Amino acid sequence: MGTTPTSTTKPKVNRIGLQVADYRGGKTTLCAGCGHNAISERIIDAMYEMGVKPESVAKFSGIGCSSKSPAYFMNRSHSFNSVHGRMPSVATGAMLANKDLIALGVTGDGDTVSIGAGQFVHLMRRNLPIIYVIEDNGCYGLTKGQFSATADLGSTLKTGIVNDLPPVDTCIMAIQLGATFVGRSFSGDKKQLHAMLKAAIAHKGTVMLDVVSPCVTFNDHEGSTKSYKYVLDHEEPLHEVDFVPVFENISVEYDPGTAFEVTMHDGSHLRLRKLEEEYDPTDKIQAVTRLMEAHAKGEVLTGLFYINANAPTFIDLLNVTDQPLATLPESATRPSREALQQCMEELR
Ligand SMILES: Cc1ncc(C[n+]2csc(CCOP(=O)(O)OP(=O)(O)O)c2C)c(N)n1
Ligand code: SF4
Ligand SMILES: [Mg+2]
Repeated sequence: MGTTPTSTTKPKVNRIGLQVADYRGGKTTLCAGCGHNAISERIIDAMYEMGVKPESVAKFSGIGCSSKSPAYFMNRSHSFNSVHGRMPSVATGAMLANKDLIALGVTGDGDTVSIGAGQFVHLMRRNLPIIYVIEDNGCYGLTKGQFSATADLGSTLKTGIVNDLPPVDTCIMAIQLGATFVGRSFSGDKKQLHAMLKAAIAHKGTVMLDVVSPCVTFNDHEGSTKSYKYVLDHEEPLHEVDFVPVFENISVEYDPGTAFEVTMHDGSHLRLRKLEEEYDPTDKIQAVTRLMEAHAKGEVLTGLFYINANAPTFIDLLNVTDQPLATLPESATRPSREALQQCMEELR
C-alpha cells in the first residue's frame, strides 16, 4: 500500500505569527469595482505586514457605503459604527478611555465634510492618535450619488446636473487645523496607498488620509473628477513613498538631496523620494500653496503633504494616567462617599 504524501509547506505568517486571513473581515456587500473595496484590501495588507495585533485595533465609522467598510476587514478588532457624521466624538471618547488602542476611522466625504464638518474640525485640531481615512468619491454613494462637499466645481452628476459650489479640500483643512500627518492617495494606486498606510500605523498623532475612491455606480462617468479615468489621467504624485518599519532595519542609500527622510517616533523611517525638487513636507504654508495650485490646474495631487512626527498628542496634553482609564478599578475613578459629602458641604 502506498503512503499519502503530506504537505510540508507552512502557511506564511507575520512577525506576530498571524496569517493574512487573521486580518480579514466579512464578505463585502459593496458594488464590484467600488474603490472602497480596494482600500479595505490595502488596510488588511498594511496591518498584516506591520504585525499589528487585531485585538488592539478599534475601528470607527459613520454612515455611508464607506462607513460599512470596517465590516469587511479585521473582524477580530473592536468596531463601532456611529451616527452619520459623529464618528470623531465616539473615537475621541474611546481613545480617552483606553489610550492603548490603535484607532482606525474609515468614513466618507459626505460623512466627513457634509454632515460631519463640525466634528471633523475639532478632531483635526486635537492631534488625537487616530488614523482617519476618508474614502472620497465626491458623492453620497449610499443614497444614490448626490454631490458631496468634496465634489469639484463644474463636475456633473450622471443626469448632467452641474455642481456650482466650490469643493472643500479636506487636506488643506486638516493641515491648517493641526493634523500631524496629512496626505492624499488613490484607491487604484496600490503601492503608494500601501506605503502611506504602513507609515500611518507608525505615526503618533492624527493621520488624515483622503483617498480618492471612485463610486462605479454613481460617479464614474465623463464629467466627474472622481472617476477612475479622471484620476488616472490627472494624478500627480509629489514623491515616491517608501516606509521602512523599525523591525526591518533595512538601510537604503539615496543620492544626497534626492530623498526627504523622516524618523518616526518608534524609530521607523519614512522616505519620500523627491519628484518635485523643492517640496518640504514639514512646511505647512508650502503644502497649502501646492494644494491650491493643484486645484487651479485640475490636478489630483497625491503623496504626503505634511508631517510633524514630534508634536504632543491629545493624550499627552491631557496628562492621562499611564494605566488606561477603562482598566482602573472603581475605587480609583470614583470619589468616596466622604469626599462627595465634603464637596457638598463646601457648596452650602
Ligand atoms: C442624520 C442622517 N442624515 C442623512 C442620512 C442619509 N445618508 C446616509 S449615508 C449619506 C451620505 C454618505 O456619503 P459618504 O459619507 O460620502 O459615503 P459613501 O456612501 O459615498 O461612501 C446620507 C446623506 C442619514 N443616514 N442620517
Ligand atoms: S454605490 Fe458607489 S460607493 Fe456605494 S458601494 Fe456602490 S460603487 Fe461603492
Ligand atoms: Mg462619498
